[in-house]
Amino acid sequence: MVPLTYYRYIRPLVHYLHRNVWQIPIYGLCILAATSFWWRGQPARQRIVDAHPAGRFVVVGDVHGCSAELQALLATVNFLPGVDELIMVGDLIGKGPNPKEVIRIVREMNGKAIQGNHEFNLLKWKRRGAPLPDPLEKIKDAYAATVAELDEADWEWLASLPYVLRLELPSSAGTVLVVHAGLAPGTPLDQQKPGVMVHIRNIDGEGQPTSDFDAGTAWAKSWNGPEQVIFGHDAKRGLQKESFAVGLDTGAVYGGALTALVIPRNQASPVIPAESHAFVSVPAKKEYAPKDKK
Ligand SMILES: [Mn+2]
Repeated sequence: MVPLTYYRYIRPLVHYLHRNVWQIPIYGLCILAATSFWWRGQPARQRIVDAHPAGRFVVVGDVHGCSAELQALLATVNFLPGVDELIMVGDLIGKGPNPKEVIRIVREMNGKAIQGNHEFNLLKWKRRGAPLPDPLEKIKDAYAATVAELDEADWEWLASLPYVLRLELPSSAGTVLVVHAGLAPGTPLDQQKPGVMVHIRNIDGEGQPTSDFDAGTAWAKSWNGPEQVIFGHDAKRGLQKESFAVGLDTGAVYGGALTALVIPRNQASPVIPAESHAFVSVPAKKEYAPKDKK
């Protein structure tokens, strides 16, 4: 016996489609257009930046709106716009004083950046009103102020940021990946999850990535390459120099320092583990956010 739903729904639908078969390619085109429109809105997962033959890579740690410190750092390394390449490890904004000014400086220098957890969460919050993760509830007011301060061009730029940059070094020095928080060891790059890349701190007892400081060990200690990785996000540990990974977050927004790794032109060997002279730091002018609110 044929179920009633067949007569009620399926048969009329089949008849309808049969009578209007010429419409099917139109539906197809609509679906295709909608999909490509949606896809265009997704941030590129990975972007490649070639070494500028004339200049250096200046890779800057978490700025969090500390525009005065960013200006001071660029002056200290004698940054040459158009010659040197400015690379930001993410968390340009969030918590600190001048988000709009930081974006303005980076864009003026034609800098490249990736999304940190603050860009990631702010974009989600602004786009879909997604609830903020628990620890960020405390800084909701600062987020609301940031949303009010930035204009559409700023948001478009933030939304265009990828999660990973690949710096191509000259000759035999290989490539360096730049990611905000880190990578899950053992997972191919194209299968790394954005949520992990912007939040990871440790590898827990079961070998899973976690943002928890206290579970397991620092991910960078378990990272055995072969890619070298530069990251930020972990102000609690500060400067990290592991065999294949360098952590640059020295807590500028908490009154610490803003740090850059400077990779000179004609870099002929892997940049990590980096020589100490490759790091340049400027002290924060004040404590902009209390330290316990990491
Ligand atoms: Mn972060």
